[in-house]
Amino acid sequence: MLPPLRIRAARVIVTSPGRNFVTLKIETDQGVHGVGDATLNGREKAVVAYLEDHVIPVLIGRDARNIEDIWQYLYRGAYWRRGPVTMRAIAAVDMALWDIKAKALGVPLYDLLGGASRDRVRVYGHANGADIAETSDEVARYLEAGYTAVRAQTGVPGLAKPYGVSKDKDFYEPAEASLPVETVWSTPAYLRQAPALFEALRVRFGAEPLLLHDVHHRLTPQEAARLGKSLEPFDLFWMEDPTPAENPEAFRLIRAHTTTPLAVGEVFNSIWDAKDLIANQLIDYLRATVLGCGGITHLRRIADFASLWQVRTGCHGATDLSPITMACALHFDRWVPNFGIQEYMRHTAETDAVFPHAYHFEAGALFTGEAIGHGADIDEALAAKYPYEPRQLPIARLEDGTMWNW
Ligand code: KDG
Ligand code: MG
Repeated sequence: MLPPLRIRAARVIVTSPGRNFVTLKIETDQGVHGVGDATLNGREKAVVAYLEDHVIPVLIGRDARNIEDIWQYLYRGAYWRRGPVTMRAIAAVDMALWDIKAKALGVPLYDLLGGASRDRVRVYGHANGADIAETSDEVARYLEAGYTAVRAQTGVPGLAKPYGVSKDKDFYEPAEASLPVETVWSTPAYLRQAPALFEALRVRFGAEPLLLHDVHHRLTPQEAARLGKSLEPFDLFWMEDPTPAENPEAFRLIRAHTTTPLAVGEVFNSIWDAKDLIANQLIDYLRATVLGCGGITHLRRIADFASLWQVRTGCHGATDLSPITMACALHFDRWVPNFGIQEYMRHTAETDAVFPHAYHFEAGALFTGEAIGHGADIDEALAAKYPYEPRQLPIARLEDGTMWNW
């Protein structure tokens, strides 16, 4: 039997090696420590306060082996359930506890979750360009680098900053200023451009590469239905976040008009956000993450529920999720029976140095490595060299100034 692992200390580390990350480190009496990611892009300090003021004090002295009980304690015990701040704080604790337990047992995390269902995790990369030709060249670059699945986003004539397009092709980072940058959005211009992009990509690259696209909540259900229909000839792997999913009923209209597969859920924080979309078969892929949805303990529950309706996973993996989340996601992906695909936006060399990790990329896939625990950690001395920088995500307005969904 594993002896008790009493939590001796826990602390929050904020670092900004190019972008902000919030990390929770939990130490036990037995000398085993674990780390979890608590980053909430543009709202980092809210999670820091939640952890420091309300979570860490109740963790001290608890037995880190009891991951489920601690999860329930933090979820039910707060009385105020769910929400991105609460669920990211719980996720950070949960990641650290799974890390500790797997290390204490001397096994990689996927082993503790139920073992490997696959030896590698297929990922999709992000290609973007100012126009269709540039995006197409970027897709070519990803395919040459071994990717078999690529998300493609392109500039829209007349729009200065559409979603997903950046000057720095490798390290897209939308939270670029201390106050939100204002961008302008035109749905008609976008609806003309998106099908033209995918037509050009299929002409150039043929049927084989998996192509994905993120609408980033910009359309109404009817517009999304139209787009899904117009993309059908180009056989997308998925169309992501076509409309905000606060009202799951909205997806009935989209579903009624198109067979383009739908992926939703990067902003979800619990099973309750996803339940109706899944049980009514309104989506095909779930973008919920370890970080956003209360950690491995809760994401595992959501994935099992989704499997009943053959909904597969497609974990969010943007750069605002630290390498600790990526490590946990990869162990989860390696185990989860209804795996679909994993998003992979590469971190900068500075971020990778602050968060040493066991996973690596090869031939279009990420490999967990065989390190014990989840295999990621934080170099605290290096982290201290990158102090917090206030940054917020942009906002979007329609051309007449009306506030829209970024
Ligand atoms: O912080 C916001 C990003 O995580 C988000 O814009 C990225 O939509 C995204 C994606 O699909 O990676
Ligand atoms: Mg997205």
